[in-house]
Amino acid sequence: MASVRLFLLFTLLAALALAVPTPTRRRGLAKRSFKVPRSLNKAHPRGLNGYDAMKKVAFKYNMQTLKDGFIANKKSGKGEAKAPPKISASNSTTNGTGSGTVAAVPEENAALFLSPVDVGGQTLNLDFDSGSSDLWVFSTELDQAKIGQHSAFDASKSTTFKQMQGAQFKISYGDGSGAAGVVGTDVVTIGGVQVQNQAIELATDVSQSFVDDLNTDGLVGLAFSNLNTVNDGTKKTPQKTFFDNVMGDLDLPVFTADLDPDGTGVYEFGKIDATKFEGEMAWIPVNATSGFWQFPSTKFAVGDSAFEAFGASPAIADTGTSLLLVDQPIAEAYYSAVQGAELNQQVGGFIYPCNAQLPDMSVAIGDSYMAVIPGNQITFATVDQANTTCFGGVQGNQGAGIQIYGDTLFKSQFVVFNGGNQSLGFGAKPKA
Ligand SMILES: *[C@@H]1O[C@H](CO)[C@@H](O)[C@H](O)[C@H]1NC(C)=O
Ligand SMILES: *[C@@H]1O[C@H](CO)[C@@H](O)[C@H](O)[C@H]1NC(C)=O
Ligand SMILES: *[C@@H]1O[C@H](CO)[C@@H](O)[C@H](O)[C@H]1NC(C)=O
Ligand SMILES: *[C@@H]1O[C@H](CO)[C@@H](O)[C@H](O)[C@H]1NC(C)=O
Ligand SMILES: CC(=O)N[C@H]1CO[C@H](CO)[C@@H](O)[C@@H]1O
Repeated sequence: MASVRLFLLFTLLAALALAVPTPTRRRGLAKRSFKVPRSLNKAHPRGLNGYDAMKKVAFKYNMQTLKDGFIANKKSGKGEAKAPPKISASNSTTNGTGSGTVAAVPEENAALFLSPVDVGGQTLNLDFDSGSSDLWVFSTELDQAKIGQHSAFDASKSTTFKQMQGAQFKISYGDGSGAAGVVGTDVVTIGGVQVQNQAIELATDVSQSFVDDLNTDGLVGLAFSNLNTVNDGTKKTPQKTFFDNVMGDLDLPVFTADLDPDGTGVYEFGKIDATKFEGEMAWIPVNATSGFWQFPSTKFAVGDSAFEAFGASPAIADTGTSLLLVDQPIAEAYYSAVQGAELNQQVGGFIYPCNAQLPDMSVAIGDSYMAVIPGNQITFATVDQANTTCFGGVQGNQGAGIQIYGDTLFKSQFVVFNGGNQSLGFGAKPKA
């Protein structure tokens, strides 16, 4: 009997692969920590190119991009902004006649990264996003055509799902893209740790950009719970994020992002692995009023040349964004130090010859810490089949009023998100 149990335990552990629960005592009795892998979806036919990456972050933050037709919509009210033009596949998937700078084929780059999440016994690949606070999933209530090759959650097959009467959610990105649907609770298991009554949001409608994004079956929002969009039809009834729900059961009230240069890596909850960074960890208080992991960032350096940008926009740490978006003049300052760099309207950002020498880029995290991104980690993707032109992982925010620090930064930094005292910890990762 005992050996059968052991066998089952080992099978279970094998199935959980990298998800390592420690220790395996019951919740509430012992504090704990656990790891979740972040891996590349190899089944995806093509990665994210520079233009897609800019489009994605522009959608998310309701931001203007350079591409014709992406309307400056920051100032217009929600839903009033003009929808962007449909970008036909030919814009981004052929050789790009004319300027020759439109991405041709899937290039090696940091596409979207997924982590397995169990919702009511069904495994979905979700994007862990410190820039939003909804846990929403593709559901079988969506049109089959919209589901396509996504895994969709089937509430009728979960014995633990409970509908939350009258509750709904709508994530809107101002340009009309977004997701909406109904809400329930279910048992959500991440890395072997369960939350019994986690609010999960079942999409009954998603915009085309999510349909096209075959990588993601949904998101796990890891920003502060006040950003959660659940409502009862008349007023906001924000639900707690997964992190908020497990925080009290963790050894430390933290999760950490440890991303490799290829964008894969590990999220760890409850523990700070001191072997993953060099030197002392720098702690920076965050301003959580907006719901984001937000901090001041007003000092920069391009190579050895440091400067202060008074009045620079506040920055947020966003694991759901591929690029690092700084205020436009700062991006300009960086690329003025790169031979042959230009701001290209068609691709929607700064590009340069792939053989250019790239200086390091440093950005301040709060008052006391400068995060250094090595020059050899700046490139996000190539933009042509011959791999002669490259798209930078550092880009301008088009005056959006917020600087968005995504994967370009996380690849060189081990980052701790501390929900206990609302701070971020930064440590330089050992050079690859
Ligand atoms: C793309 O470029 C390749 C190689 O230069 C060429 O063979 C092919 O016809 C081009 N395709 C299009 C759609 O222009
Ligand atoms: C937050 O907690 C960390 C870890 O315990 C501590 O080192 C740091 O000083 C605290 N930061 C702030 C801003 O309180
Ligand atoms: C915190 O952020 C809010 C919203 O972005 C802003 O209005 C406020 O001034 C900030 N507080 C501090 C102390 O910077
Ligand atoms: C361009 O880079 C990709 C990805 O690294 C590679 O598969 C391809 O062979 C390269 N093309 C050329 C012409 O070097
Ligand atoms: C820059 C570019 O090639 N834009 C084209 C993208 O595709 C649409 C629809 O096919 C065209 O109208 C644009 O001219």
